Amino acid sequence: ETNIPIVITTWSFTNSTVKAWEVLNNGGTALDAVEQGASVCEDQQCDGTVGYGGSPDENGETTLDALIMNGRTMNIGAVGGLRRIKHAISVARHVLDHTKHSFLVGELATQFAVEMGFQEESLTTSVSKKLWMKWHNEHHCQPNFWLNVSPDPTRNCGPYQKHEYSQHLLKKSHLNVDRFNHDTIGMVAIDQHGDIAAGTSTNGAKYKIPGRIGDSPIPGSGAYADNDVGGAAATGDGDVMLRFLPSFLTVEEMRRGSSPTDAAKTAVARIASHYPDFMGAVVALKNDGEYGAACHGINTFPYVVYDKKHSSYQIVNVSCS
Ligand code: SD4
Repeated sequence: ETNIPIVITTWSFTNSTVKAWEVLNNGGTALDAVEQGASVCEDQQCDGTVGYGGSPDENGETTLDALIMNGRTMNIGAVGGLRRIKHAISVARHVLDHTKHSFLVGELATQFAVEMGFQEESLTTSVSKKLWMKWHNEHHCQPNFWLNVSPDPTRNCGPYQKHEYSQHLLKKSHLNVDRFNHDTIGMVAIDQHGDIAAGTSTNGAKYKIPGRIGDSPIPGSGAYADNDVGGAAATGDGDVMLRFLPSFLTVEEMRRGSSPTDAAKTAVARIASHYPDFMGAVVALKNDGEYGAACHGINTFPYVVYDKKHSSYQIVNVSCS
């Protein structure tokens, strides 16, 4: 007996998973399940790392990255650095459904969203403002956007000092401290017709240099789906992960016969062999309903599954390498 339909979600984002399951259980498509599921996290600001009011960049602004992929048509929609629009994954869905393009970025992605009827609103909240203020007080080379003053004139703020965040990224210890800076929602779903979709939504990395895009909106990196095989989604240190296309590799390993767990392990191990200090995880779902995950750089990684065999969601805790 099959466990399809099924949805799996990175981290413990249960509300999103329940929403996606309701869509699937009502006969909805995998694409709708992923979009509506991730939208819940965008509304609820899951962990402060999805949606508005989290991860302010160097200028204090929150911008969003999202991807949705249709595993039947091998078509995607993605947005990067989306400004002033709350539902990034729905904008990505509009790119998928209503354009010949795949990926729109920045202010011009916002323009597209507005033309499609999305409401423009500030993504800054008192929480993201406070986060930014605290960080700013420790990094005096940043212009103070909120107080409308220039960088501290007593310091010599050259281009490298200005972007202290990227300097910090070079230090291992900083990555260790900042582990849970990164909790993107990634989802993979199979609907009653056997169609597979995958997607992600995130506000990226805290204090990023404006313009920085992580792994999440990049097809094959943040997520990937192919009806012939299955799907995968990733989360973690996006600056490193996007160099390895871990979601694509996971799907390709399953295509060659690996189990979802082994496929995800291969993708994670590939990154770890070059960057032993990276933090990240991959969830994988095969088109027969088998699922698994692998992770690196933290003790355990939780993900959520909701399938036809169970009457509720299950949280699975994976021990990481
Ligand atoms: C990023 N990968 O922008 C995102 C953050 C996150 O899991 O967790 N991703 O780097």
